[in-house]
Amino acid sequence: MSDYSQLYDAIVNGDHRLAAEVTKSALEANTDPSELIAKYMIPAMNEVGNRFACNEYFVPELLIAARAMKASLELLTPLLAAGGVQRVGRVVIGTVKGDLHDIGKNLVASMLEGAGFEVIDLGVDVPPDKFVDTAREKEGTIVAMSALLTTTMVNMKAVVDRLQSAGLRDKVRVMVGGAPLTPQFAEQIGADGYSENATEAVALARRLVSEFATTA
Ligand code: B12
Repeated sequence: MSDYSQLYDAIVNGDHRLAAEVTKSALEANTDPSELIAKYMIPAMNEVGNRFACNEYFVPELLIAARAMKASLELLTPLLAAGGVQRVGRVVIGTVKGDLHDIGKNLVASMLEGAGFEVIDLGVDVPPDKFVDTAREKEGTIVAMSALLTTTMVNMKAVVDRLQSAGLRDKVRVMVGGAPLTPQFAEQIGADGYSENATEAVALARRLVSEFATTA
């Protein structure tokens, strides 16, 4: 792949026009969208996070970096989601209550769509009952939750508990992700799986769907 480090710089510097421009040229050169995301875009957002953590960046810089990331993702995600394959399962995805971060969640949703899943995206700041009510509509659903804050990841447990009290816990599978999470945390709250990134999220969702097939 050619060098698209300009895309990394555009995101870190919050230049959404340049981010879109470089993305377009990369696509014209037939670059794999997943590679652009993994090699330049996620590292750029991590750098933005590091600068924020050491008080070099503040919320406005996070916002303009996120806008640049989104300008590029808008061009890439239709390609990730254009799998056009037969539906392999249903996923209800959202960012948990109190949390407004949606870049990672959107990436996971697009990758799952591209892998053939029906994806119902509930958006951000999703109350526990919304996950439960949407999961209830169809047996064999995967509930996928995202959290980027240590203060909101705890809200995932409320969803698992409510699925349990609604008598749905055996009928759905729960997967969780987001930067502050760990596999241990996922296990502690009673989720069925955790994955670190969007590619692994697809493999995890496939595994969880196959469990439905074996327990049906
Ligand atoms: C961009 C950003 C924002 C933007 C979000 C814009 C948007 N539309 O999403 C804005 C400016 C709104 C924002 C606000 C805040 N933010 Co912020 N933000 C970030 C930043 C820089 C990048 C996040 C990101 O998009 N990463 C890129 C994506 C692709 O990665 P990802 O989200 O991790 O997703 C991947 C995996 O985690 C996984 N995944 C994600 N979800 C799921 C779900 C499932 C089911 C699975 C399987 C996998 C999975 O797959 C994804 C793709 O590979 C991070 C720093 C960082 N390094 O994470 C801070 C960060 C998360 N923010 C932070 C903070 C503190 C805040 C604020 C509280 C700041 C403030 N003082 O107001 C607010 C909170 C607002 C709220 N209530 O949510 C802290 C959190 C600290 C903590 N430990 O809790 C961080 C870590 C920055 C830091 N280093 O301190 N933020």
